[in-house]
Amino acid sequence: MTGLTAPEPRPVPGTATPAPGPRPATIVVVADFAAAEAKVRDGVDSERIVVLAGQDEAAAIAAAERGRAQGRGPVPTRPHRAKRRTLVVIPTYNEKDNLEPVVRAIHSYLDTDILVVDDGSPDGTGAIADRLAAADPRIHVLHRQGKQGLGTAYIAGFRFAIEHGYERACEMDADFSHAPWDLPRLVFAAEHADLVIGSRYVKGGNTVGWDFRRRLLSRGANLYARLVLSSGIRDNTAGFRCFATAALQRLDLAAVSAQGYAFQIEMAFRMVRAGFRVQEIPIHFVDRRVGASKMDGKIAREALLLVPKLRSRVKRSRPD
Ligand SMILES: Nc1nc2c(ncn2[C@@H]2O[C@H](COP(=O)(O)OP(=O)(O)O)[C@@H](O)[C@H]2O)c(=O)[nH]1
Ligand SMILES: [Mg+2]
Repeated sequence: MTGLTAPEPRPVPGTATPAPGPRPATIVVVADFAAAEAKVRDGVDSERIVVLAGQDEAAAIAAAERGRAQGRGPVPTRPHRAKRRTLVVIPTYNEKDNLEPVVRAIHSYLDTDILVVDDGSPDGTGAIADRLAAADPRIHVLHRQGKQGLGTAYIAGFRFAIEHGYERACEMDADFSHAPWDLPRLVFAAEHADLVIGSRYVKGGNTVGWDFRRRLLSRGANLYARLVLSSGIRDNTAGFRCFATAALQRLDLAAVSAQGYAFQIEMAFRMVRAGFRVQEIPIHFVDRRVGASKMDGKIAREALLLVPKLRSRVKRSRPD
């Protein structure tokens, strides 16, 4: 990889103690999200960027410093407001220790509706989601019976978004691999694209904390998808995304065949083939700290077999 700066370690919530003495001047202040994107492309970690977007500058810097000292990132004085009705879909399977913190973290950065799609998690994640939904009208829950795969969970979430009149539907993991401060970046970039992908494999993006095997698997899957599909997308398996629901509505969601992570490859390819604008913005993906990954050999095999079929199966069309 060239052109990347070394990542700073991301603080762990609840464990960070403020460094003694004056903090180094590591914060970068920008006026809006477009200016933030230019900085991230130049190698600045988004964890260091304060996006004013109408906030008072001194108050915003103080809030961000406080948030960073507490390990919560550059928290704004008030959550950013999306221009359009936005739904963040979070699929969960056994995320009892992550769900409430991740929902709170999201709401500290973006005033948005959230849909939790839980597959009857044996650890009781579904009950936690219900409790959160009862306390906040912005939070919704879809309960499904038994583990049915990430792909079908997202399709259910997209249908919910379409049926309820949301203009944007985002994908985000429950496990803090996707930084909550990057969510507003995705949503604002989606003003100019039908699909925005939070990408590890464009300049300024990377993965932090994965072992060699997992890095190889992700790199290999992406190289394979790139070579076979040549759709121009660099991070095909990324699960941090923002879709225009109008575009989702034009796709044949019933035809989407992937159950597991191949779903991400298939959706991105369908968007490109349908002529929609796809943009990748760099993110730092951090391995989960709490709970277990659901990635397994079956999921990898599905991707291996499905990708070549997509070329013939998904026809080119144009959005009108
Ligand atoms: N509803 C649902 N969620 C799932 C399923 N498999 C994974 N997830 C969730 O999808 C997200 C990504 O999964 P994760 O195990 O973190 O994958 P990894 O980051 O690629 O190792 C997490 O929020 C999981 O809880 C599933 O079968 N159903
Ligand atoms: Mg994960």
